[in-house]
Amino acid sequence: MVHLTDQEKEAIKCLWSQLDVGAVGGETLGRLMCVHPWTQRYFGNFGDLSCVSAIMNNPKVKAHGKKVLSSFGDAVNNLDNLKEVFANLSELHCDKLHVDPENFKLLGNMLVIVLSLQLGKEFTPEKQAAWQKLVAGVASALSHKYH
Ligand code: HEG
Repeated sequence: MVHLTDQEKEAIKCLWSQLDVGAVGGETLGRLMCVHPWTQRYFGNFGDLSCVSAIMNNPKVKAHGKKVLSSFGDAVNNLDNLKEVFANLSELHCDKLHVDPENFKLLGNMLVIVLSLQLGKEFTPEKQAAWQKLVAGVASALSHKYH
């Protein structure tokens, strides 16, 4: 369980409201597939993933990245009960998609890196700390129903 202070919750919501969910989501999932190529195994029906430019420009990667990051929006709006919010998605990723939950942590770290690239100095240590907790909380909630 992560514990967020009121200040951290505010920092998360404020930053979220500034984000372009499509752009950041696509960049995050694309980089995950480039940096950790074994994550491509789950996306066999996404077409050309043969090199960095193919991955980063792949419309299915962009669309799915947007979907994944939109789902983070549910977390931002329910910071006090992440487990409930992600219960169904946790079951889906475990039972149907068979995604190794370690990948949730990798994706969270990738998101923090993309935020850092996009925001530069504006991504202060305080904001990073808050987001680092959020991505850990989401990864943990998504892993909760694994058995
Ligand atoms: Mg997952 C589907 C959210 C990480 C692989 N993921 C989905 C869907 C959502 C979602 C909302 C659509 C579910 C539906 O259709 O009902 N995913 C989500 C979040 C995170 C995450 C919030 C955050 C850490 N997913 C993730 C990772 C992988 C993965 C790290 C693999 C490395 N997701 C995956 C696959 C699908 C989804 C293979 C099905 C894609 C498809 O064929 O449409």
